[in-house]
Amino acid sequence: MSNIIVTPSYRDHRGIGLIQLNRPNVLNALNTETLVDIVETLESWSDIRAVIITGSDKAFSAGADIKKMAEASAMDQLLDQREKLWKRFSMIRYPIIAAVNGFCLGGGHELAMSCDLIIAGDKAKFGQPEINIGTVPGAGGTQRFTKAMGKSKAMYYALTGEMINAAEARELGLVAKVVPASTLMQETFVVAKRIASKSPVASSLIKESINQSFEMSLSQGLMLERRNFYLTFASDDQKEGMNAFLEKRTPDYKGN
Ligand code: DAK
Repeated sequence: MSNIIVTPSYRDHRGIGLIQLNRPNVLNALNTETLVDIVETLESWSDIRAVIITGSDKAFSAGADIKKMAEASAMDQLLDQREKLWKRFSMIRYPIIAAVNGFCLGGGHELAMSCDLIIAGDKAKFGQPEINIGTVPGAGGTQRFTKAMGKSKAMYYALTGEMINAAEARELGLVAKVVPASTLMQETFVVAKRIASKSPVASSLIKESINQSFEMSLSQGLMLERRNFYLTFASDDQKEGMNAFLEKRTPDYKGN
């Protein structure tokens, strides 16, 4: 059985790629092979405008594969290629949406937080439970968690390992939208379709500017934002968008 199920341009949703984690026996635990499959798939797509990553009704992902990790040495961990894979994931230019039902824990939660936005079913449960198994988050849990919700809450959840329900996750700013669990994919496609109808040039520059806001001072971030604004004027999409507005028609973006 393959680790992921890949559907480019799912059904009639042109330009939207779907990746579904497919390790049901271990609640979609992430081993290195699964990360390789995800990253290589994302890198192989060129005509995609938005991607949805999802799991099953029971679990988006319960984190890194504990069976694989239990006997690993520090050197095994250091030499594993996962670190590079997470970096490659962060270099993907088009928007990636995590559609989360069920458990979204540890490395699974870090994968969801590494996506550009999270849409959650109302039964979803998030958390960094590494403390329960004698270790610590290793793929951004302490960092992205803290940036999303501030120090005190991040400390609370990372130190207790307590799970966060969907409503709390929305209040904390971890997720963009909570929808009924049974309509998660339908609702996520509505959002993905809306994103896919916009200029891919503009959406990749917005993605870059917002993600860089975590790395830069305000003045550096504002400078990057202005440069990206100017850069859109080198694209046909900017001309198309503004002319379509003036001509009172729907724009047809080509992505260049
Ligand atoms: N790994 C392997 N197997 C897992 C798993 C996991 N993370 N989570 C669940 N499973 C397996 C269970 O062992 C069980 O297998 P069988 O016994 O049926 O063979 C099956 O999935 C169903 O699980 P449960 O029977 O436990 O189901 P429940 O509904 O009772 O409980 C649960 C669901 C999600 C609460 C529970 O399974 C659980 O607590 N799972 C572990 C969650 C966890 O601790 N996650 C954090 C793992 S550490 C890094 C990158 C990433 C990471 C670190 C470094 N670098 C780049 C450096 C990430 C680390 C982690 O994520």
